[in-house]
Amino acid sequence: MEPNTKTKTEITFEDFKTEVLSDYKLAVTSRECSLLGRREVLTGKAKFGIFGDGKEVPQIAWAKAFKDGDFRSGYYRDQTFMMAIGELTIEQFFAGLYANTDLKEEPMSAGRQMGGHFATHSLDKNGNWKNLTKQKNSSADISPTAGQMPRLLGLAQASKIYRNVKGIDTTKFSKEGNEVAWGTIGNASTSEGLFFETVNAAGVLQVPMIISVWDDEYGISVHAKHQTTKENISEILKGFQRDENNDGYEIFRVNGWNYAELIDTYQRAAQVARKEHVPVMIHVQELTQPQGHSTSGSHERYKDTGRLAWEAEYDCNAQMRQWMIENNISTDEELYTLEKEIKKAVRDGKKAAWSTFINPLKVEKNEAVALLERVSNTSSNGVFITKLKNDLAVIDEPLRKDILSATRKALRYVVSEQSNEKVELQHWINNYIETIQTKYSSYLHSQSNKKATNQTEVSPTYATDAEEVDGRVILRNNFETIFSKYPEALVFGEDAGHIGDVNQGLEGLQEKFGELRISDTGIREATILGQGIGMAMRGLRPIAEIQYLDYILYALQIMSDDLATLQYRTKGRQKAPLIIRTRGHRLEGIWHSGSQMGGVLNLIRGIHVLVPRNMTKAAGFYNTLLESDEPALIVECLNGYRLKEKMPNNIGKFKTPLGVIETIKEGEDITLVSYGSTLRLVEQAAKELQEVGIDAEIIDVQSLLPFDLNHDIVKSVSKTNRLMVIDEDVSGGASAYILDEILNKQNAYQHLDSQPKTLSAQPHRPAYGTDGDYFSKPSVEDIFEAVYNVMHEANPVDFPKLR
Ligand SMILES: Cc1ncc(C[n+]2csc(CCOP(=O)(O)OP(=O)(O)O)c2C)c(N)n1
Ligand SMILES: [Mg+2]
Repeated sequence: MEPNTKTKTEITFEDFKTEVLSDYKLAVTSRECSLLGRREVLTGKAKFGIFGDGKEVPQIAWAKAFKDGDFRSGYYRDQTFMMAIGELTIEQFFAGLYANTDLKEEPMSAGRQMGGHFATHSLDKNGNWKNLTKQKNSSADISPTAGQMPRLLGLAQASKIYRNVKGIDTTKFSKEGNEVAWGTIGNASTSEGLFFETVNAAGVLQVPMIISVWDDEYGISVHAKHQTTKENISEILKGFQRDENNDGYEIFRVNGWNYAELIDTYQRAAQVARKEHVPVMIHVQELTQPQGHSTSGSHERYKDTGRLAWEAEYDCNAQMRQWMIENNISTDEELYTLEKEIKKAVRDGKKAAWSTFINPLKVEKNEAVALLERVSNTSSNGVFITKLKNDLAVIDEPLRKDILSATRKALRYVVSEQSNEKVELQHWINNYIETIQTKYSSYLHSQSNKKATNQTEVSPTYATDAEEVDGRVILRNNFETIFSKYPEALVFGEDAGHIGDVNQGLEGLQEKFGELRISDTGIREATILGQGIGMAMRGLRPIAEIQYLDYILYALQIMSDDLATLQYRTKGRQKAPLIIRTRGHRLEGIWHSGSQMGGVLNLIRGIHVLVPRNMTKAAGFYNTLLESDEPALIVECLNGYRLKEKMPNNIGKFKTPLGVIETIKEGEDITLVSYGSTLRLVEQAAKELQEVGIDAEIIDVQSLLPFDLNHDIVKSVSKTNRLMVIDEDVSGGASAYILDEILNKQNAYQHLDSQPKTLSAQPHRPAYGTDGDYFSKPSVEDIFEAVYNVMHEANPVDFPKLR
């Protein structure tokens, strides 16, 4: 279905006719998919549908300008484009609707994303990069509107880095930075902050990014008058237009039903962006939504008859058809015949996709029915099992839920019986769950041999006369080694460039490695993250710096929705091994507390979360991560940059392992678990506890996600029989997570002689100043008394009541 990429200026009228006819064929094929797709939802074969009808023709024009190596970052309307670049067949379109879990049939996400969320494969089945310059690439879509924008910025910036930074092996990623990153967004979604943040950042960075706005005047039912000032996005963005004196954008406006103008516009846009690395905006106006927004509602509810009549007339496929007839490219009869053929082809494709989806399920169902039959024949509860079997047998189009529900219920009827059939049923259910569960749960993290947890520890080593230096010097020297060793590594953030970050961890590195690799950014955390995601998706090794942990909230949505889900939502076919660097812990004040780990932990499963207690540990984590292929967040201790640490003599080489705890003080009476800056308070409290005869063991978690993979904490608890988790976050936050890991995953409850405790902060945000901190977060005295009270409860004679 790939269109001929020659333009009409180079070809004969006959060739031109053929190309236009093939484009029209694609437009109608895509439309038929949308129409039949909606029917599949309404008849219950699929759960939800959101389609690209009304946006076909501009996407065909776009595909002609899209070259190998280019990237798309778009949204759910782009099915025609995906078909046009040869990355979506009719069968695959329907496989997506049905949620087929086989990646071969449903290459977008193996059924994990609802239909209309597109992706290509950047990785082979072993997690290795494919040659991205030899294929047309689509980054995997996400549903939150405008969420595709930050990543788009990074995809575009990668071309700039590849064009201008020397020494990087570009073989699989770039041809002299000639790749364009193409974004699409609906008109209403341009109201989102992420859109404006991205537009501004790309104008500043001057990157080859082309944003198409598909403007159909609506966002579900809400008209442009509620969405956009002057109801016109390109009108209000006019100030971004470049001129002789200032860099900026090229802005185009074109009607979405005008095939010839669309082709011309997209060619011109591509030329500017590809050659000059100038961002471009194409405002595609007068688009329609023939079936309304999605299968969840009908647009007749909110569009008046005038609008509906206009939409029928200006439907881009209808306009293209009329234009073809007027220009003698085809006749009404010819097109009618073609349209009939297409209808049949789409129907056949849909049927084939359904058979491919349902047949394996039928086989699984038949297996279960046969087994239930055997179990019922040998059980005294046979009648009940027969009922379950019969109810399953009559389901013509079974789902796995039906199959498992019936078999698992049947098992309850034979729980106290002894038979081979019962054992067979048990095994069958266990095997079935084991095989099927991975279809829904694999690839939250990399499964390649470069995954972070495969990296082994290399300890820092020290000369006998090792110097004691400020912690930040160790970090800085380590970064210097990193940027020398990995030409594809780069760091960017607020104040990260010229002054080498607010704590001087990057001091002097911009002079050495240049402004492209060590760079300042605007104050715009979400797009800093997006730069990182996009560049990591194109083979670079970005370190995105978020100045303080509190401000990560601005980027948290993108981390959560995009970065954390990337491996999962592509079933391991895309990755963004981005390192997010920030600093926090034990700060003071409502917006400078650096403590909100629980929120972070719960929202970014899929990204590793590392909390080194000093800068040597932090440097070791950077070294580990650069050897791996996974994203991670590293929270450095803000109050640790000026604390003295011994300078290792293997800078750049030592590696802190993920998911490994460290026991920093051994003890017999109670296990104290904490992380980050709070550990220093715990250590002080432990010294004071020792003076009253309480011998505490202290464990530094170091790595919250993944958590203590060797289950070493339970070994400590089995010795001390008491446990306290100390955390500066609110109760129910990181401490609750840690306690759950230790009690439930490591089964520490078996070893406890006292109630397991958490000691956390007040539920409000921390107040400012030393006393604000003292009365908001656990203090040394709080820790002392909490531990003492545990001992008092166990042994009131030796530890009488304190207060
Ligand atoms: C952040 C976010 N808010 C709300 C939604 C629900 N939603 C899905 S599509 C949509 C309207 C989008 O309209 P527009 O951007 O014009 O795109 P169109 O569907 O019209 O092509 C809304 C509100 C969402 N997916 N994400
Ligand atoms: Mg819209």
